[in-house]
Amino acid sequence: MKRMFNLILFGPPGSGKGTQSEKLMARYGLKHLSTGDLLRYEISRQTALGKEAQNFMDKGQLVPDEVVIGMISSALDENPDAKGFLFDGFPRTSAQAKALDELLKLKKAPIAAMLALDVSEEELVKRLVKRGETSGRSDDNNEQVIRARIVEYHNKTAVVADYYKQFNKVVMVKGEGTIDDIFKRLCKEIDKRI
Ligand code: B4P
Repeated sequence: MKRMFNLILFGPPGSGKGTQSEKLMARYGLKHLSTGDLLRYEISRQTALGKEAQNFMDKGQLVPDEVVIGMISSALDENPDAKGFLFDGFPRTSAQAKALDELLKLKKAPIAAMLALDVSEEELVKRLVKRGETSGRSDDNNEQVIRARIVEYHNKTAVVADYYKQFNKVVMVKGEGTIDDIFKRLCKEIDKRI
């Protein structure tokens, strides 16, 4: 059997992770695991986990690590035959990164690379405000909450890249331009490693 191929798509809110993940999973057949999508699904069903998460998400704050790590651990167990995972929006803290390493150690399938989308702050805010006009997402329809998410990113999430840098796994990719151009840049980096 071929070894599992696991990737992290990284970047601040609005950097294009969700958008590019759709295209990447279609091209490479990886199982897409977006903690944002998993949390929104829990909220839509009004589960206990969803209700807890919503309190944090509405303020632009990160959901507690143990909640998100538990969710990812279950998702990994539910997909024993996946040929690889594309992690989108996870890990978002150092504790999540360490937990992911432990989980993947059990599967003998480490992270191959972290692709980090680089986008200016003004472009991020512009994209999210625009998405807020139609998405119905409560964390997108208020510029103050959008800015709070970006602050959370700088305070808690940016360090996750440093964690993977020590293992030489971080690849910076320009995240501005057309969606297709960014997709081509990502594919070029993946094709070198897959
Ligand atoms: P996420 O769902 O991960 O939300 P996001 O970071 O805003 O989205 P994403 O990055 O996927 O959006 P995209 O750029 O594709 O998280 C939401 C919340 O959930 C977090 O704030 C947190 O509270 C919680 N959460 C999630 N994971 C967590 C974790 N691990 N730990 C703790 N809490 C967690 O798209 C943005 C917009 O840009 C779209 O409208 C898109 O059309 C547009 N766009 C994309 N590419 C473009 C381009 N090239 N040009 C122009 N527009 C573009």
